Amino acid sequence: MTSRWIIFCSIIDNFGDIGVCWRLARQLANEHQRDVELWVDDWSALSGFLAAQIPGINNAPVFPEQQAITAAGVRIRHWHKPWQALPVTDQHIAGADVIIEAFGCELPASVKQAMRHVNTPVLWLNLEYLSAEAWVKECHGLPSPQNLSPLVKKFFFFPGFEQGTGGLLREATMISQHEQWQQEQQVLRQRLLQKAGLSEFLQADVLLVSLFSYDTPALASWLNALQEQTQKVVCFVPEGKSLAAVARCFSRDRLLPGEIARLGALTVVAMPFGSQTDYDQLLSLCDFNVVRGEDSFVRAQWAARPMLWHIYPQDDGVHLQKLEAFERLYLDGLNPDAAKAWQAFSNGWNQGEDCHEVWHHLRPQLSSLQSHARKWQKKLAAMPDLSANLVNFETLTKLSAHP
Ligand code: TRH
Repeated sequence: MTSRWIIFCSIIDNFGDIGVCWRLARQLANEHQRDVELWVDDWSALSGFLAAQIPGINNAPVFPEQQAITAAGVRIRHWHKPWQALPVTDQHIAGADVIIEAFGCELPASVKQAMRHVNTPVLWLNLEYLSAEAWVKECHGLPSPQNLSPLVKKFFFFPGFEQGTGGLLREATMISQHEQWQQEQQVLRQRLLQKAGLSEFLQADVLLVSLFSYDTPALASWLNALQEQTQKVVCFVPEGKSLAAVARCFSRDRLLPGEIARLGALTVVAMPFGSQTDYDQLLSLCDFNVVRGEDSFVRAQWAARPMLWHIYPQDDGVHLQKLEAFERLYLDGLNPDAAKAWQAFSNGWNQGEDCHEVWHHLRPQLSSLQSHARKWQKKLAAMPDLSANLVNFETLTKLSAHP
């Protein structure tokens, strides 16, 4: 019988939490044939996100009045806050085979109460944020005792870059999809330029970059450096925080999707916030990608292109330790000049420094970074992905419950 999985997702900021949960839910339903229900608290943010993923969904009579919707094989339900405790709903959730609390969000108290009375085993997982830090391997899979019922077992589940962690989300066709896009890259890049209204670049030797970051003073200095290049640059900027910052650099109040701004060698194209698949393709076609947070950061690695990671800034500065941990893994095997240039750009950007000079040092290293990005992608892709690891974890815990 298909096992029943429930994912709880609290949308804190931006689209990272829902981006990861949506991807995971779809994969569990479509690749692992799980019966998946996704509970999301911010219904209006969810509706904006899904509108980009599934064109026309906002025209369906589901948002904002209704409380449930089925899309791409996943049942999505509204997590009201405060939780409206209903015994039927609480028992329905508590009796699932697997319950995932994504990114430290907490299950409603009445659901936990209902877990005291379950009569089938429940695997309860605290799915954490991605980190490359060494302790992740030690903490992944550790139990988190709850004493609700002997049938309820809770564990920590940590995504990660190394064997012994929970791995990274990667759809079964992801690598072959990128290979195909890159084989057809000439045609696809021309199509992208044409769609943006930039036919003058069709035959030109042009550097394509994408920018999806947070706001930082480093951004203006990078755009400045791009303007001075001899090679022309087209920078695609999806709607969001970086687009607002880019508009300021061009002394504009805002840039609307479809608009173009030019300065020196640089042409900026404002893009709509599209689907995750459209964005994957953009990452695949660009020569350099600035990405952020968690999900776009992982996607850039599957695209196997040189990239810069703008890590989600935290007040206490711990994000810089996380950045350093990633740099340690990522730079392994890269030639020292390229590694030094990449690290200077990465650190400068993430500390909000002037990145003008460091970009000019990095540019000659782009071809070394390109070969390295491909090796890194292959290394990561040799490991099982997060959804497969979750499904295996379910099987193993079931086996250990019934030796
Ligand atoms: O939106 P983010 O800044 O999310 C962050 C991080 O997850 C961070 O760890 C978390 O603490 C914070 O949110 C609350 O960046 P991220 O993770 O890249 O998520 C963006 C999502 O949007 C991702 O799933 C890709 C998707 N996306 C599209 O669907 N279409 C687009 O056009 C673009 C640019 C992105």
